[in-house]
Amino acid sequence: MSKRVAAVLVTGAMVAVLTACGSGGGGSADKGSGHKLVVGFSQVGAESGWRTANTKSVQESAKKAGIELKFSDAQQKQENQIKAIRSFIQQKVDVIAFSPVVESGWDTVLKEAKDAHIPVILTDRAVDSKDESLYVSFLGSDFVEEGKKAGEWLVKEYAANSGDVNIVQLEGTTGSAPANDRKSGFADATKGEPKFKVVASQTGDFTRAKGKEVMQAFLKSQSKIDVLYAHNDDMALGAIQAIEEAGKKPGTDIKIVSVDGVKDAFTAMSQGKINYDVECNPLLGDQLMDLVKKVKAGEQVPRRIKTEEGTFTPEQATAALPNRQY
Ligand code: GZL
Repeated sequence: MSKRVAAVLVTGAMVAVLTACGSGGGGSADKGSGHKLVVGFSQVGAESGWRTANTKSVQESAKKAGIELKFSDAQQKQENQIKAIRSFIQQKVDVIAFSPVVESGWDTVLKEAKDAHIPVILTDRAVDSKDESLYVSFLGSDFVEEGKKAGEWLVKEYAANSGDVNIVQLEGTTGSAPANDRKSGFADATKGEPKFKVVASQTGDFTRAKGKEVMQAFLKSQSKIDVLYAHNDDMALGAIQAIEEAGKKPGTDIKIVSVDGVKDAFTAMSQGKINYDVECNPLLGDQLMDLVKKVKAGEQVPRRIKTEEGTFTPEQATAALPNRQY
């Protein structure tokens, strides 16, 4: 065989091999085509320590996974998230992922993503859409369970008490899944005990500043407050400032049960200022990027992936504090 013919055959074979490797057999855009997966991520905002940790997790995991992340901070406004999703559609990203600031009002823009054949993954919070074809998976906590855990602790904590237990509640962002579900879970867990009376309940929008402001109002309007149930640690930490400025001892005069389990709350627990904390895990980045790759590879993914999380007493929080990642 002439050298020239042999050279052509070898080249041909090499091209065939490269193409085969390139296609990867999975037909995934990220295999061999040299196309780097691009994810459009619309984040709620930067309202709390939990959110900061969640953002860091998503950004670090994207980098580790070799995925290009187009990140948008909605400053807790739904219209900003809708704008960001539309922009991701125009940019023809491979996957859209977002944490919906509120549960309702997403069908139109999610239909636009569906019509553009861009899969959507919900992370952290859920939407109340009835059309399940509008997203491929929801990765995040069970907020009803979190509210139940907080209520179950209260029932045990006051098992020996017969008198009324006056509770004030700092709710999360109005209309958000965590606020709705943590409220209902807590109510479910305490409904069998008439001594528990929620004497005031108002949104603190998941922020320290608003949590402090609303707790100041509660302290003025309520003659007797036994317990604060805060839907997140940042509102609890703001409320602690208000309680101390009113000359009362948080954790003693007013017991506090909260949700998230961020480092600053663990510090407050070690100081006896928060009595129980239900963890809500913000470190969703690795699971999200794994889902992105599977979705793009055309693999089946679970519709619902619940995150693992625990609960903390002050002793447990104090022990966990030195190694707490967020
Ligand atoms: C819960 C998350 C909530 C946190 C808050 O998964 O959506 O939003 O509990 C955060 O700290 O602001």
